[in-house]
Amino acid sequence: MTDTPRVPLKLAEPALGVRTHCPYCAFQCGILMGEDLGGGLPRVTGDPHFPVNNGQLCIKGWTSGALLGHPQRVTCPQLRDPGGTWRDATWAEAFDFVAAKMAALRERYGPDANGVFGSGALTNEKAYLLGKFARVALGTANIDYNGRFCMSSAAAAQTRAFGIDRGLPFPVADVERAEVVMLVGANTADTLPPMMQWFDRQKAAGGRLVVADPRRTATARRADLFLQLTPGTDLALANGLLYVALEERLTDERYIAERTTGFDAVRRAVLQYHPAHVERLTGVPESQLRRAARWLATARSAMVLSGRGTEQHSKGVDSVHAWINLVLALGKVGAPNSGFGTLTGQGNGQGGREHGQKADQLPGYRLIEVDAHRAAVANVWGVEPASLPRKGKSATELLNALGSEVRGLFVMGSNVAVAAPHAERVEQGLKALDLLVVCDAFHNETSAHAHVFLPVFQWAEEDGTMTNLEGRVIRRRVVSRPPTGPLSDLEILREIADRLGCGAKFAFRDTEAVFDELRRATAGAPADYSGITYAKIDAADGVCWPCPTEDHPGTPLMFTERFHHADGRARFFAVDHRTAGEEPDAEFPLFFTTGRYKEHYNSGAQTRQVAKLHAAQPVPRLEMHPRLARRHRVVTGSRVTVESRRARVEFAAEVTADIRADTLFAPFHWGGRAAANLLTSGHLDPTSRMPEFKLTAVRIAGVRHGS
Ligand SMILES: Nc1nc2c(c(=O)[nH]1)N[C@H]1C(S)=C(S)[C@@H](COP(=O)(O)OP(=O)(O)OC[C@H]3O[C@@H](n4cnc5c(=O)[nH]c(N)nc54)[C@H](O)[C@@H]3O)O[C@H]1N2
Ligand SMILES: Nc1nc2c(c(=O)[nH]1)N[C@H]1C(S)=C(S)[C@@H](COP(=O)(O)OP(=O)(O)OC[C@H]3O[C@@H](n4cnc5c(=O)[nH]c(N)nc54)[C@H](O)[C@@H]3O)O[C@H]1N2
Ligand code: SF4
Ligand SMILES: [Mo]
Repeated sequence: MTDTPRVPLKLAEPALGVRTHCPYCAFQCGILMGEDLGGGLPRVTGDPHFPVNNGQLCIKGWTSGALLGHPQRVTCPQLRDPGGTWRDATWAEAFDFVAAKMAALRERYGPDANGVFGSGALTNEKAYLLGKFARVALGTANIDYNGRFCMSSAAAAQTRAFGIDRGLPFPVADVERAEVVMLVGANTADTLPPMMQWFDRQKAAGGRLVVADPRRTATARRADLFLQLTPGTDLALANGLLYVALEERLTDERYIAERTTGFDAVRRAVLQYHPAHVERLTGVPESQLRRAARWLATARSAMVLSGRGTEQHSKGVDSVHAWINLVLALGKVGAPNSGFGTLTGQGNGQGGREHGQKADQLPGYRLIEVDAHRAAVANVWGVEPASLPRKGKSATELLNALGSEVRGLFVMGSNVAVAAPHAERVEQGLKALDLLVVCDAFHNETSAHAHVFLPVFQWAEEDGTMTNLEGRVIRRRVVSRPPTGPLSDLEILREIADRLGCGAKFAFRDTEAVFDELRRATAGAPADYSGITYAKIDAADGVCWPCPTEDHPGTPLMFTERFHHADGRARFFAVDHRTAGEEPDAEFPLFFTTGRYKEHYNSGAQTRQVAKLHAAQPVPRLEMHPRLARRHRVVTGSRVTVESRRARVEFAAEVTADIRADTLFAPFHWGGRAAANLLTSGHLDPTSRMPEFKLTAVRIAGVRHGS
């Protein structure tokens, strides 16, 4: 232990009618939190002046206040007794225990035996400090986070194509003025509901919406053209659209020559994607393919927006490349109200992937294997560059190593037992650990295997910054006084680091001081936050990175003049359709795909606790086409057992003509025996290491009637 002075992190006073942001998704809707209107909970309303949601919220946002005073909230640190039951502990006892265990594991097995699992739910300050904690206090290479399950395929493709990865390189408001918008594998009506106002305005202005999804979702129902593709065939679809554009001479040859490189290989590759062939691969009729291609290619402004449906595949990166190739070839990236964008998912899914909680990354989107990047960050941290670990294991690989190479795991902001693929293997790994520490406000399926539970403040009780899906850095503000007991994540990191002998590097006066160090650590980096200050964020409705100096206004719109490669040009990548990690066959003849309900968030750890949301969606349902249902004598409400190569799960059936007849769908918001991820496979994209959440080969192994 060092004798670093124990200055408690300064907490701002809660205030009334404060502008802050919803705790959940990347839309980061502006909310106003006001005085308790009864029931002991703060009132939450949409902020009419925040220009992204314009006062609208979804049902998760409206009910988010319920989490704050929730009876199930944990307020005292807990240690697991040898008998397996939890007992309350003091913070000093919990910190001493965690630090001693981590030090012992490091001593016995080496520094990489301690793993860290972070989250896109964490503020920029937390994500930054967690990365520093792993590399400096623990000295481990093994830190990764749940954004690997979320944004990694789009991030890899955008970085390779554009030289930088910002989900939307333009403001959400540009959607309104786009003549054609194509949504691929995104169900925004359920996953970003207030986004629909922008599509409504776009359509009112005469624009067209195209949606590609294996299910006729609430979003697809709003489309002018719906392409009900076979799961796992986005790449073939995008190549087919480019084929049509080339055949009909609708590509922008001047833009291709002036602003890009690599098109010749793409031109050759897409020659194999005649629409008749693409129809066989994707199930999308040639006439629809041609119509979509003409709409996109002849519009003055057009954008393609991708979601997890395109990206969560073992060919996720190549699929995103195929969409980027199309939009580049049409000369639409960096053109007004046009471009390619990916819809970031988690609240801080954007900032969370920039500040060093990813196995191969350092703050500012620097790379841990690049010497100049190591030196820049080591300098800010006051450590030797050589002392920084190298690249560690990606999320799924880290979870696969639990109990073998990785003996201790520190989890901040993820419920891996529900959210990771091949859940049974994850559970075995968690059980085999010598030390599992979970920092959370609630117990969940992951903490069920923990040795230590450290209760934390929730969003409305702490300050910090989040970066929304447009790259806009905004402020989360203190609105509500935390109960006695929990601590902030930042303070937890500091206390453990202190006991590991480097408290001085984690002793910050307040959250803003952490942000100021983050700014220095990102100066000159791709995701440059150095010119962003809390005061500047307050003065506007946020500041978009890159923002290299304090007098720089930020960058809402990117790529108008140049891309972020040294030569200023975007890169094409020739990509070919390939089969998934497992495709349906005689034994497992159906596709199984997964996704979300409007009422629940991710692993459901938070939303299953909210009475209104639970009442609206109490259980997962298996969507099944009437033709398939008839063959198996299934009606809505029948109990259907779905089997993959890994497990069997029984769901209640929902018979609906909105899904393809060869595909089953279930949400992944539940754990235990109802976990969709018991079925999913461990196949990963070779570049992004993204799991194949959207395609599993399954069969129907049994049907029961009644409950
Ligand atoms: N209500 C709610 N909102 C959320 C979240 C939540 O859990 N609940 N989570 C947030 C997060 S972290 C994220 S990442 C986003 C995710 O937002 P989305 O990407 O919109 O969500 P998903 O439901 O995972 O997947 C979208 C669609 O992909 C389709 N799909 C499946 N397979 C394929 C395929 O092979 N190709 C194509 N083109 N489509 C396919 C599914 O049918 C589904 O409708 O939502 C964010 N917002
Ligand atoms: N089959 C299938 N699986 C999927 C997906 C899919 O589409 N299909 N989607 C994947 C995607 S896109 C994602 S993003 C993941 C998400 O899945 P998870 O990684 O499990 O994320 P959440 O359910 O949001 O869990 C977050 C946990 O963090 C806690 N938390 C929230 N904020 C904080 C904080 O500030 N500090 C601390 N200490 N804790 C906090 C919450 O209480 C909750 O327990 O799931 C992935 N898994
Ligand atoms: S759309 Fe996202 S940010 Fe907005 S209220 Fe719903 S969950 Fe919150
Ligand atoms: Mo996500």
